[in-house]
Amino acid sequence: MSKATRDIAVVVPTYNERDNLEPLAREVLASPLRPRLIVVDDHSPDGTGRLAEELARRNSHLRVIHRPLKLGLGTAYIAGFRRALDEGAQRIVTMDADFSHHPRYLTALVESSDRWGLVIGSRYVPGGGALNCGLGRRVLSRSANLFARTMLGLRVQDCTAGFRCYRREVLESIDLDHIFSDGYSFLIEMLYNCQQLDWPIGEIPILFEDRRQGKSKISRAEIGKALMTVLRLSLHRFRG
Ligand SMILES: Nc1nc2c(ncn2[C@@H]2O[C@H](COP(=O)(O)OP(=O)(O)O)[C@@H](O)[C@H]2O)c(=O)[nH]1
Ligand SMILES: [Mg+2]
Repeated sequence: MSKATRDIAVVVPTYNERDNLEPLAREVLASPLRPRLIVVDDHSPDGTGRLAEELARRNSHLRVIHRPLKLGLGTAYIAGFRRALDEGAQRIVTMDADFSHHPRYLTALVESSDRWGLVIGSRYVPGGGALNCGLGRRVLSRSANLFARTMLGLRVQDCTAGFRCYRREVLESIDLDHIFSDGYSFLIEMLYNCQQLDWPIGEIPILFEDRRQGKSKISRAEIGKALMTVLRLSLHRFRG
């Protein structure tokens, strides 16, 4: 990796992740990439935001964005992107706080971004997989991917993965003010935009593990919204 690309930000949205945050922050900040970590917390009732502040006092590479209420995963990513871009990051990684996306993949993800504008840590390419995940979750993920790929002509295998590395210029080329997904379907919308803009997109295999602590925040409402997002984007696609 060249010197110019060494400025790396890792954006981690959090909602009730108190038991995961400290070990996750420790591992991310210990990465040889020397990234800065941007935690975006939505006033988690379990005190994740307070813990993040405490950790930030001890480590100058950690920043915390506090939002007053649960405003959704998509807008949390955008808040993190803006901060990362303002601070001059050249590579912007997104990952969950819950160890489903293990920090051991950070180096491979960021190094691959020399070739690809967007790199996805993927469950569905050879060498990748999902460990300890229940049948319901696997079926949901597979069907969401099949639906999004078919309706939108997406070429990657894992369209719903939140473990990603964007090159700075990719985020700069997308009008973040006009992204309409505020929740999980943000991931599909961003991918669709990147593909429409002809950015090279690649996948590297990861073993996705079920979260270590706490509960998933995905809900029926989010699944419904994702369905609507795909329909809306497919309308855009077919209208040209
Ligand atoms: N700031 C913020 N973070 C969120 C929100 N919803 C989910 N997250 C975080 O986004 C990441 C993905 O959510 P998660 O519950 O793990 O979803 P799953 O992996 O699909 O089960 C986790 O780090 C969550 O804490 C939200 O509304 N606001
Ligand atoms: Mg998760």
